[in-house]
Amino acid sequence: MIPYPLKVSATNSAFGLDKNSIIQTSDKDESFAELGHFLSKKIKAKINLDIPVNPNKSNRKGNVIYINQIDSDDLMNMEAYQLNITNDTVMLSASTSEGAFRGIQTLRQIIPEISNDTLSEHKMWLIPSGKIEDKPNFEFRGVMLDVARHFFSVQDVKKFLDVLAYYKINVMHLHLTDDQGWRIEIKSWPKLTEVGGSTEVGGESGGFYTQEDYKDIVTYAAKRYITIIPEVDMPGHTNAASVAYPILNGNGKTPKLYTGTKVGFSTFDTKKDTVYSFIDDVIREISAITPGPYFHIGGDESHVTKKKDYIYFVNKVEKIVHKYNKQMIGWDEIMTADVDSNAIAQFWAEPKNALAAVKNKSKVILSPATKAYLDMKYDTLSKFGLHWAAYIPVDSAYIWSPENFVKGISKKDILGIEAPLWSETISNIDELEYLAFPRVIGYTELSWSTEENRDWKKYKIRLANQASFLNRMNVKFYHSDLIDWQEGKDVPIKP
Ligand code: TNX
Repeated sequence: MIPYPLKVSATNSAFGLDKNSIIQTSDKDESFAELGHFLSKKIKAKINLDIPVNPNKSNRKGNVIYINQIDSDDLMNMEAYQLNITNDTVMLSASTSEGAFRGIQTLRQIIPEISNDTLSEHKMWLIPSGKIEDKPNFEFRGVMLDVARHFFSVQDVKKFLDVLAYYKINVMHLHLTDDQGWRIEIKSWPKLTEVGGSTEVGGESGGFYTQEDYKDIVTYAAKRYITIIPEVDMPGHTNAASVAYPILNGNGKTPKLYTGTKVGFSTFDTKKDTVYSFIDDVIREISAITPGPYFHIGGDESHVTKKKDYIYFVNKVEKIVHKYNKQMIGWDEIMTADVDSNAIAQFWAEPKNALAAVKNKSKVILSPATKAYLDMKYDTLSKFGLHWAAYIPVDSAYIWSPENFVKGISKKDILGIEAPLWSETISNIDELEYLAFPRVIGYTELSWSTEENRDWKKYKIRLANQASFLNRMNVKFYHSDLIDWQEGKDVPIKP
């Protein structure tokens, strides 16, 4: 199981899942029936069994998987769940559908993996009996995808979300704008996408999400209990917007479409009213189609914005974010401005900015580039990726402690972890998966599991057993030779 649950106790017996088994869901909450169908579909995909959900009484013959809504003190956390597995019953209990969804992922993982060669002869799948009590160590467990440097289709994003949901990721941050591209339709400023979305790094044709596309992603993610966070990066990283509307530009040059990979050369004009009415329109339109509580304003690497202009800018934009009832997130540099304590700092580079956040009583999201950047190469042989922060092999990505990473920042200050995938060097889903997998799987354990439950030696065995799932999902993961991948084999499950 990855991420490893809080408490696991085995009782040395097993539940037999076979063609007579059924799923029975709580009738107290309508969304539980939908979860039952989700589980049934995943069982079908994994072992080719049809398990009915809430069948008529006369059709009940076999063992039952219950998905049960209960209110109990043990299940106070929104994402908490318990699994009680006996010979004839799997009892999954949660107080919310979100908790039940997380528990379903654990259950999916403990159905034994049978290789395709022997699948058709297989009659019964033995799920080890025992009890699992589980809840997350951090409430925010995220991944960022940069769709600005290279554009990724709705279909690519959905495939990524499907795999991430299996490992209990609950946030996807979309980096929607940068110097090389503007990727989200803004109806009141149509040239942003017509012009600003027309290219990408390397000069290919780029692309963008219509608002309907974006809503489609948001809905798909919500069905997997994943919150989408939109980012519009500003006042730097804004060349594409300024090409579309030169009135926004503040770097004194005539902006041209940019397909290189340098950073830090662009800025909005922080003194013009038009810039703020533009930002108001952008935040209003995006917030209206974003049910999640957050809006990310970027704020990184504004190297050609004067310090006092940067501070003035961030403070003005913060008010606009609040006007549309969103909580502001920014890269750690925003803590050099005078922001509200509900602003969240995403620590990537400067510990002193992260410490300023704590002083400001703001929460911190940990994305240290040396440990959590999915776009760093694994080693010198990596086909894709950058290495300005570090080489990050699979072990190094896992072996660090979020709770102790920055001196002066403790667990109570940390909202969670996010692993950003910048896309300067990747342009399709296979390349995305090469950088993201398997490292992202380790970040799910670093953010969900407690420090006592994290151990590289044990983790790498559990990771090796993920190969069958990743292959079934057609994920082109990086076959790090630090891992003894168990591919195409029957994998007996030990809890
Ligand atoms: C730094 S991380 C950036 C990005 C780049 C990335 C490449 C951050 C807030 N800014 O603009 O894409 O490095 O690793």
